[in-house]
Order: sequence, then structure tokens, then C-alpha cells
Amino acid sequence: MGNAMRKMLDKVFGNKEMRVVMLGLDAAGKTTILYKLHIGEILSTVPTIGFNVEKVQYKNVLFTVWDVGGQEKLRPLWRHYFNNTDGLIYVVDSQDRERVNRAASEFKQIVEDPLMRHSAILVFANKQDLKGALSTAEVCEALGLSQMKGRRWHVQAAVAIRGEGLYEGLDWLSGALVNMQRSGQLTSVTAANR
Ligand SMILES: Nc1nc2c(ncn2[C@@H]2O[C@H](COP(=O)(O)OP(=O)(O)OP(=O)(O)O)[C@@H](O)[C@H]2O)c(=O)[nH]1
Ligand SMILES: [Mg+2]
Repeated sequence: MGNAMRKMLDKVFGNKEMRVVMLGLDAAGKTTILYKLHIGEILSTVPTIGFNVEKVQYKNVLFTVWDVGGQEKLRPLWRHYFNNTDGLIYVVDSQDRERVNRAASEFKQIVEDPLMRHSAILVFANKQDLKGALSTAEVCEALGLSQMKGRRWHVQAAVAIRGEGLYEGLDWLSGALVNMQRSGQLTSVTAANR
């Protein structure tokens, strides 16, 4: 199909392409989520050095998901992925109580970055299968989401290894982004317009 034709059909049927960056501390479960969404299977993961990128079609939205390694030495590189991003998926290991403050301070830096100021924010409170995991309300509190003004956000309970909660999260994200764009709100900022 020609490009022009596809663009016209996309307009009529409301198909959208969105760029999403998925971040979170190392071992939070980002790569597990990406592969579960992309191929529906769990491959055993190794810590990501650099990034993985895959396209994930969900309903009318084609998400390009960038999954960036979360180890401490890699975190300064995160901001290089912010340009032109419509949505942030932030993954928290809900059982890792020791590092939840660290997860929160990294989160704050991302959402306060000028390039991320319009992005919709989906938080996966992952690893809900593990004993002692923080609840979604506790994750919400730890990240200070309720105090955030003028942002669209949602916390979704998830068990990435079983695929639980992942499509519910994408459902919220696609709805939020489509609504924002329909009402004329910007979702992404490019470096040129920072
Ligand atoms: N019990 C449990 N384990 C999980 C879950 N999700 C991921 N894991 C495990 O957590 C470990 C880390 O998962 P990854 O997906 O590699 O983590 P990551 O966020 O990509 O880590 P980096 O690439 O280092 O940033 C793996 O052993 C996963 O199998 C979950 O929902 N429950
Ligand atoms: Mg990874």
C-alpha cells in the first residue's frame, strides 16, 4: 500500500504511531515486559547494556517501545532517549523496598526533564507475585504521583513473567495518548522545541 493511502486510512480509522520509552532501575522487569508484549513469550533475560527496541501493535496504536538498560552506570544515558517521546513507561520492582527511594528519585528526574514535560506516564508496579511487594497505592505514594500537577499518569499492578497487567497498562496508555492528541494537547517535545 502506498504511503499516502496508508496515511489517509490511518486518519479515517484513527491509527496512531506513538513513541514510548521504558525506564526503571536494573532488574525491574523492563526487558521481560517488552518481550512478553512483542512475542507473547518470556525469554530469559540478561541485564540490558544499551537498549532494545520493538514495535508493539495494540488496538489502534502502534507503539515503538525503547527499553533502556537501568544499571546505575547506564542511567546518565537515559535522557538521550527522551527526544520526541509521547509516553513514559516506568517499571518498578515492587518487592525491592530498599531501592524504592532510588527508583523515585530517578523517576522525578525523568518527568521533570523539559523533553518529557508532556508525556503520559504509565507506571508498572511489577513483581506483584512476590511476597512483601508494595501495593499500587504504596508505589504511587513513593513516587509522589498524587502531587504531580497537570500530568496524565496511571499505576498498573503487573506480573511481567506471567503477562498479567501488561495489556491493561497499554490500554490506559493508548487511551490517554489518543485523548490528549484529540483534544489538541501535545504529547511529545522535540529537542528543537525544548
Ligand atoms: N517474580 C518475578 N520476577 C520477575 C518479574 N518480572 C521480571 N522478573 C525477573 O526479574 C529479573 C530482571 O528482569 P529484566 O526484565 O531483565 O529486568 P530489566 O528491567 O530489563 O533490567 P536491566 O536490563 O538491567 O535494566 C529477571 O530474572 C526476570 O525474570 C515478575 O513479575 N515477577
Ligand atoms: Mg533489560
